[in-house]
Amino acid sequence: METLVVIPTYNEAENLPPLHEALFGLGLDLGVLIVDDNSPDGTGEIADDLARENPRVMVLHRPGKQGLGTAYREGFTWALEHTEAPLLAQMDADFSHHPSRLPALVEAARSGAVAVGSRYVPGGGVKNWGLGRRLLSRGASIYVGTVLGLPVHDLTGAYKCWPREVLARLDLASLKAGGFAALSEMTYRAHLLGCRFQEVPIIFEDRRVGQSKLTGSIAMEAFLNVWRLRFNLNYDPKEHPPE
Ligand SMILES: Nc1nc2c(ncn2[C@@H]2O[C@H](COP(=O)(O)OP(=O)(O)O)[C@@H](O)[C@H]2O)c(=O)[nH]1
Ligand SMILES: [Mg+2]
Repeated sequence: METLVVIPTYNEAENLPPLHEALFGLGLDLGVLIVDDNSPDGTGEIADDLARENPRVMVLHRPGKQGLGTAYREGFTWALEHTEAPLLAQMDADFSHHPSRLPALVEAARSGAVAVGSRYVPGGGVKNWGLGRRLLSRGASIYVGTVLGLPVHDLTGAYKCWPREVLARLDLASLKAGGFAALSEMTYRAHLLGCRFQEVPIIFEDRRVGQSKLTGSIAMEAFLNVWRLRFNLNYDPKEHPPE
């Protein structure tokens, strides 16, 4: 398997089967790792059914809702230990991250770059967002990028593809953030390692069904975490040289 895609789920029963179908219809050499937090709507059982039918599907069950940052982190940690996939991708389950862009992300990561799905490069964008939401999202990326000096235009997204060697050097166990702040924390560490980023334009669409789990407190964690990263970094790239 060339690419293992880590997908966190919480109440995505309606999205998971069509997402599964779309991903395996891409013609890529894929595996999928679903990280479900005991979703009340039965997403975990649906994931188990898919895994029974399709040996390329794996499922991690966690006992309760622990946040999307830790779901990605545990998924990647498991993937590094249990698979040899040279590329590890991440995406949300709600079709905000359209499966049709995965081949472009994989292609970019094959060159050794950290491939970042980006709304804020030519060809990228958002669909059906009001002005307020656009400004908030764009502003958040500019804020994070400016404070941390990152050469990436979209810093709040979770649609990415990582070369395995890069992820292995990020020391996932010591990531501090549990919510979606973990996403920019990983990007920051990759930058400190001197990694090259390649932004792949994506059009971000709101979820078709189900509800967002992004809350004010998770957003606040993300807002404050940037300063913690800037001034109190518990990560030294020199301790994580290439293998
Ligand atoms: N395992 C797990 N997945 C989560 C959790 N919170 C959100 N997700 C998943 O993470 C992805 C993004 O979450 P979503 O609620 O769509 O956030 P939004 O896109 O920022 O509104 C979706 O696939 C969710 O099902 C969580 O606590 N645990
Ligand atoms: Mg979403």
